[in-house]
Amino acid sequence: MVRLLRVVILLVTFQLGLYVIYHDNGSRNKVRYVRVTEDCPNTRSFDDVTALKNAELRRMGDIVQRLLRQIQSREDCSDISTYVCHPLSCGLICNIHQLASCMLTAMARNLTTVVGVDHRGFFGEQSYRKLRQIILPVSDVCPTVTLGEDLKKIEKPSFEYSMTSLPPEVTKTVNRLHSNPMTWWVGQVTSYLMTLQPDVRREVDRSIEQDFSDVIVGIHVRRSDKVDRESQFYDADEYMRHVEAWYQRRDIDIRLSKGESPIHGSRVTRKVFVATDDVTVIDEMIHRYPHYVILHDRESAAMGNDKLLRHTAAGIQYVTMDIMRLVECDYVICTMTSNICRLTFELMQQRYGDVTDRLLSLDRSYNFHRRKFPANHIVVLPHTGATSSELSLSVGDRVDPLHRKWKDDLWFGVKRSTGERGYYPDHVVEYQTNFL
Ligand SMILES: Nc1nc2c(ncn2[C@@H]2O[C@H](COP(=O)(O)OP(=O)(O)OP(=O)(O)O)[C@@H](O)[C@H]2O)c(=O)[nH]1
Ligand SMILES: [Mg+2]
Repeated sequence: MVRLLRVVILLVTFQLGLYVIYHDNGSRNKVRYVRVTEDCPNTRSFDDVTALKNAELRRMGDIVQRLLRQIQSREDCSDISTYVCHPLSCGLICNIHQLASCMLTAMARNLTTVVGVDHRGFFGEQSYRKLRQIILPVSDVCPTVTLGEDLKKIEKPSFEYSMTSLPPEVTKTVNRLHSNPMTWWVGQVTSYLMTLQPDVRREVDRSIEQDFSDVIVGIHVRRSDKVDRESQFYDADEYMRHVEAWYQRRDIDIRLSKGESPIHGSRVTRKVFVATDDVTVIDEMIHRYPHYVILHDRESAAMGNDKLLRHTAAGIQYVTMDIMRLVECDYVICTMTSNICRLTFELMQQRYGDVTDRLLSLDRSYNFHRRKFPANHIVVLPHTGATSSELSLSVGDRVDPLHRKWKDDLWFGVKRSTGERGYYPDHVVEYQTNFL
C-alpha cells in the first residue's frame, strides 16, 4: 500500500515537473522542435535539437562576420561605394544602435559604411570618439569623414534592412531555425561593431574566465536617470522572482535527466551577477538574498551612476565589461527600455544562436532603435478566456501583442480576425517576426 502511494506521489510530482518545464519553454519551442526534427530524424532529445540548431546558427553567424569584415575592408572609399553614417546626440550604446542601423541600410545596397562626423564637434561626434576607445573602427580602410555643410545632406538610415544581401544559404537557414530572424541579423551587425580593442578584450576575457565559467544568471538593474523618465522602478525582488524560477526549473531538468524525482535532491549553488548603475542595489541584493552568491562590481556601478564619469573612457569601459559579462550568463533579466539590455540580447544572438528564451525583459519587448519589427503571435494551443478581459483563441489565430503583464505571465493584444482586445497566456502562442 505504502509502495503504491509512493509510486502515485512520484508520478504526480513527475507530471508537475514536466508541466513546469513545458509551461516555461512554451509550445513555441515544441513547434520548432517538431519542425527541426523533420530534418534530423535521428535526433532524440529536445536538448540535442536545440544544441544542433544553435551550432548551425553560429556557423551562419561566422559566415556573416566574415562577410561584414570583407565589406568594411573594401578599398574603394569613393562616394558611390560608401554610405556615410552620422552618429546621434544620444547615449553611447544608443550610438552603437545608430551605427548598426546605418550598416544594415548600407548592406542592403552593398555599400561600405563610413562614419561622418560634424566638424563643429557635436555630441554625436564626441560619442563616436569615445566609443572608439573601446571598439575597433567601423571601417578597416576608409577613414572617418569630416562633414562641413554636407551634414544636411546626410541620408538617414532607411530601415529597409534586408537579409537578402546575405548569401541565400544563410537567409534560408536562419529563417528556418531562428524564432526571430531579424533580431539575429541585427545581433550579427552589433556584434561586428562591438569588436573590442585588444586591451579591452583581454580585460573582459580575464573577468569572464575568473567568474563566469559556472552556471550563472545575470540581472541588469537600470536605475539613475532611467527611472520615471523612460522606464520605472523595479524592485530587486521582481528580478529575483525570475532568477529563482529559472534555477528551480534547471534543478528539475537535472534531476529528471538523471532519472531522479524532480522534487527532491540537492540544489546547485545559485549565482547571480548584478550589473547596475546604482550601488545600493548591490548592498540590497547581498542583504536580502544571503543564500545566493552575488557577483558584482561596486566600482563599475558607482561609475555608471556618475553623470559625468560614466561617459569618460573608464566609464565606457566599465559598462562594456558589464554588458560582456551579461552576455556570458546562462539567463538574463533586464529591461528593454535600456539600450544596454537590448544590446545584450543582440550580442547573445551571435554568441549562442536563438536566445529568445534566454533573456527576459521586465518592461518592453525587444525593439531596435525605437522600431519594432513587425511581429505577431500565432496561436499554437487553443485557449478559452476565463473572464471577459481575456481573449478566446483557436490554433492558427494571429494576435498583435501590445504589452506584457509579467506578474501573471499574460500578454495584452489584438486578435486580428475580430479586432477584439484582451489578455492571453504566453505559452499558447509562438512568436513570429516577418523579415524582409
Ligand atoms: N558600469 C555600468 N554602467 C551602467 C550600467 N547601467 C547603466 N550604466 C551607465 O549609464 C549610462 C547610460 O547612459 P546613456 O548615455 O543614456 O546610454 P544609452 O545608450 O542611452 O543607454 P540607456 O540609457 O541605458 O538606454 C551608460 O553609458 C553607463 O555609463 C551598468 O550596469 N554598469
Ligand atoms: Mg540613455
